[in-house]
Amino acid sequence: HKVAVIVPFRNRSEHLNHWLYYLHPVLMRQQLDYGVYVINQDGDGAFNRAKLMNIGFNESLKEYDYDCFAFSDVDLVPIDDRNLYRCSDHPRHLSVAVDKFNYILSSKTAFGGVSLLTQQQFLKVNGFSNTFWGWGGEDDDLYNRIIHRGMSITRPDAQIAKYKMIKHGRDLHNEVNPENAVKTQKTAENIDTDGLNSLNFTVKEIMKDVLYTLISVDVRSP
Ligand code: UDH
Ligand code: MN
Repeated sequence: HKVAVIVPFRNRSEHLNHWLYYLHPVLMRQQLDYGVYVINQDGDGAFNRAKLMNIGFNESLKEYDYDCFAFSDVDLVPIDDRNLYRCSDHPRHLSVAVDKFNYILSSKTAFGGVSLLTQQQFLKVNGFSNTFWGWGGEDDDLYNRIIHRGMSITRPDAQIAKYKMIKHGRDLHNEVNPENAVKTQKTAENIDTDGLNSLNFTVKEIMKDVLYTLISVDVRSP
């Protein structure tokens, strides 16, 4: 399994240090051939988690022939080694039971937090939408894309897929955007023209650490 772990990031260094400390041993014990890509949004425009994921997909493939992509928030730490960071026949949602939500899945269609898709699966849905600025909706839109393209999702058992979310408040410039919820109703209209095939960004800096590659990007916030 050649897995690229893509982490959307801005101004969460403390979280990143914790995440790296806990995740590397887990991923190593799972015997994966993996690389970690931290995609840092440059500047202080509205945050765009989904676009950073698309960028991570593109940039990681320039380095290695990854066949599986694990899209993970920087604050989610799995607490059970059996929760495998491996792709399967269907897009897979890993962060099923998170302590912050009392270890209860919010809905059957939840797909945020940590999710895995093969290269083929991700290409089939044209990646994430690039147009979800601020907090909310991009994960639901990706779920809609998966269903729209005739796939379904799988999850590990809730007993195994347990996570701790590092405690945090709401970040600056990532406020809830009410337009995002509206947009999740329009996935079918947007999927063909908004995604990997319309991705534009500028790489500002690439920093290779032993533990991860940090790619700073200008996402062209409106
Ligand atoms: N992220 C950053 N920097 C930011 C914003 C987001 O790195 O400024 C990344 C990070 O990987 C984070 C992810 O985007 O884990 C998702 O953002 P989030 O952790 O803020 O989202 P979450 O679903 O909900 O955890 C945020 C609600 C916070 C309310 C807290 C009140 N108790
Ligand atoms: Mn969080």
